[in-house]
Amino acid sequence: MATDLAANERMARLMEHGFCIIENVADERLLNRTRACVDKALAEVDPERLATSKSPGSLIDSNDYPELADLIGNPRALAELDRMGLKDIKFWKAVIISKPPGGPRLYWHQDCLMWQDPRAYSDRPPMIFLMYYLEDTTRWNGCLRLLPGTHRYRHILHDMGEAHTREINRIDDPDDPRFRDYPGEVDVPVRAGDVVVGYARMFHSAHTNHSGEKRTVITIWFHPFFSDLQEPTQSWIHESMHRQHADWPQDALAKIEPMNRNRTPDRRLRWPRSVDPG
Ligand SMILES: O=C(O)CCC(=O)C(=O)O
Repeated sequence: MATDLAANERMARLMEHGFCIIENVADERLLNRTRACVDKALAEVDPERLATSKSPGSLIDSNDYPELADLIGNPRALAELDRMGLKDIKFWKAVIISKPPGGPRLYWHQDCLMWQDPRAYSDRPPMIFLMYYLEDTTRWNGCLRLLPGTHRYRHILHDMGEAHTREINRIDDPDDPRFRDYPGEVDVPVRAGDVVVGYARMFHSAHTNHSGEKRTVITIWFHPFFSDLQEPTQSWIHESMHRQHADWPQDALAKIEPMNRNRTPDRRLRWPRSVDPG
């Protein structure tokens, strides 16, 4: 596997800085298939809807795109998460975020949807993101920006409003402080084929795309240690995932939520007393 860091070192980075990068986990074939899906999705989206999400870029949910199953269930990335100790991972949803040429800055926000769950305040992340960029990214074409440490500590941004409201998506107020620079922020340029793994509760944003080409990221959210989340949190994730992907064919669903079938009972299925009185 083409990775430079040992899994435990990568996990230590994730815990300390809130993110880590797994290099070269999506090959050209997988990237090209995903790019074809993005082109199809962009051709189908209503241009008026795109105008409502000027700051992020296209926000197209995975609902109608089972072609994304191969990237979501990418065994190389999931195996590395497993080696890092992130077990019992459950998929929630993915989104296609394509920033057109000239697409403006994304505002600072965090994605955690379960702050009511005690796990949101612990070292066991209730929600992580995997971000696959389909082009090499730099500050010039709108790479990711992160505020390391905000996965553990409060920041003034926590009191500046929720992510993805209509007003901020449309950039009604370009002077909104969520568009500003903040001390400690870092740029995260990557190569197409790498994946950025981050705590969903960490503040993140993206630079303006000054290039003449679109810049696309597929963000995928997973919930590690799923069975250890509070029951209402688990049911919400489960219901939302299945509702949104209800139209996906079985073979695509199997890639994102593999269940090991087993038709053979083990010793827990006991003989009747008449056969085995012990
Ligand atoms: O467009 C980007 O680079 C960041 C995407 C993002 O913020 C998100 O998916 O929550």
